[in-house]
Order: sequence, then structure tokens, then C-alpha cells
Amino acid sequence: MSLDQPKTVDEEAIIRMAERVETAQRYAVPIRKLTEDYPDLTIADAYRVQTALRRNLEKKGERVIGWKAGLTSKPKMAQMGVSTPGVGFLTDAMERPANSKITVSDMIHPRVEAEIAFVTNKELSGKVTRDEVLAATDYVQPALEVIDSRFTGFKFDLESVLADNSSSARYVPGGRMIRPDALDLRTVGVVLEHNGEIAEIGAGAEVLGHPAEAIAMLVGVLDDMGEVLPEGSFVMAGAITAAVAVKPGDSITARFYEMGSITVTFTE
Ligand code: OOG
Ligand code: MG
Repeated sequence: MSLDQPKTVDEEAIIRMAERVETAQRYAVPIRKLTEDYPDLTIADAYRVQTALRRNLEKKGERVIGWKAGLTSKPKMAQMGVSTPGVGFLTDAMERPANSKITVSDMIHPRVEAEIAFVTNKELSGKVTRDEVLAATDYVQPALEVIDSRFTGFKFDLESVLADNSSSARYVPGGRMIRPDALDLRTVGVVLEHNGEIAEIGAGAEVLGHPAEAIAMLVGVLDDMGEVLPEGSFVMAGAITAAVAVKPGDSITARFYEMGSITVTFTE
């Protein structure tokens, strides 16, 4: 993907859109898709909004600890009706520990995803290959992501969702940390349970053929934005299966082949 597209909106509009997204996030009040008011919004514009949101949160003291790839598997693309992957940033304020209770009243319509996360031990920049990603990976581990679109009805187009930081809300690292060459990430299976029942099943190969491909894609998008992936980043490759909607009282467990499991419960 290239961000070498025309900019259709001025800086003031970018700042206004970032503020709308941030307010929707803060007060858990849905807004209409940004493209309803800015129909010509391009992907490049959308990432400008995401960057403005990131700068605003950093000014308020949040620290960017990593990134996420999203819409990288067929089940996710089919669920959302969007067929192009994208990226979002992760801050320290979004992290929740495994086995914790996650509050839902500060989210609009949370959904949970099972993902494989990479922790890097080298800076990655420019156009990189899957093997270069794996060579720069200290360890991989399971993660749950709780996404929460700020758009009414959890409905969006690619431009709107990218501006909304790809629906990032909470993330939960867990399970076992393992060397990336200790197993074939394509054949790592995951069973996602919702209140003790199997809700979704998948394997790592759903994510662009290999989860490390999602990280390579992400580094390419960062390059288009003029950014690099710093050493020590926590990076999620994207949901392996469709996402599961949760409400107060629910529990979610993701069981990964050879990588352990993560459980969280949800509370008002
Ligand atoms: C966009 C974010 C998707 C993933 O892992 O695919 C995502 C969305 O579906 O709201 O985080
Ligand atoms: Mg995700």
C-alpha cells in the first residue's frame, strides 16, 4: 500500500477529526463514520488523523509501546467487509493483565480477538521481509485484543477505521513467550472460548499466510508514514479468527497450541 495519495483535507480538518475520535473514545459515545462528513478522505488522510490522535494521547502522558496490524485474516475481512489490512498504535494505557477483569462501561461495543504478538530486539524500517521480521524478533507470545469501533453499529470503511486507530482499545499479553523459530507460526492453532463454549477456531496461517507477514506489512505502512518500528516494540499481527462481542459477566479464554492460554473476564 502506498500513502502517496492526494491529501483531500487541510490540517484543520485532520485535527477536528482526531478530536472527534478521541472524544468518542473517552466518553464511549459512538459517532458517525468520518467519511459521511469527509467523503473524499483518502487512506493517507486517515493515517494523518491517526497520527494526530497519537500525538494528542502522547501529550496527555500516554506512551506508545508498540503497534498492531488489523484486518489481516480472511475471517476478519469477511466479518468487517473491508479487504485491506491496516495498522494502529498501542499505548501503555491500553494494556490489561491476563486473568484480569476488564471494565466494559468505558467502551461502546467491545469485541475480543485472539492474536500472536511479536516483541522485537532490533529496529525495523523500510520494506522488510518475513525472514527479516523473524530475525529481529526476541520472542512471540499470545495476546488478546479488545477492539471497540468508535463508529455507530461497529460499521465502517477502511478510511474511517484507520482514522479510528483501527479500533484499538485494550490488549492483554499472556501465555508463553517463545523464540520465533521454536515453532511454525502458520500451524499454531487457537481455540477461542466464550463463556466456556467454543466460539471460533483458527490457525496462524490465516494471518496473511504467516503472522510475520503482517509485521512486515506494518513496517511498510510505518515507512510510508515516515516512522520506524523501534527495538523493543510489542506488535500484534491481527486477529486469526472473527472477533467475538462481549458484555458484562462474560469470560473469554484463548487456547493456543504450544503457546499457552489467556483468560479475561468482563465487568460493568
Ligand atoms: C478493525 C481492527 C481489526 C484485527 O486484529 O483484525 C483488528 C476492526 O475490525 O474493528 O484489530
Ligand atoms: Mg486486532
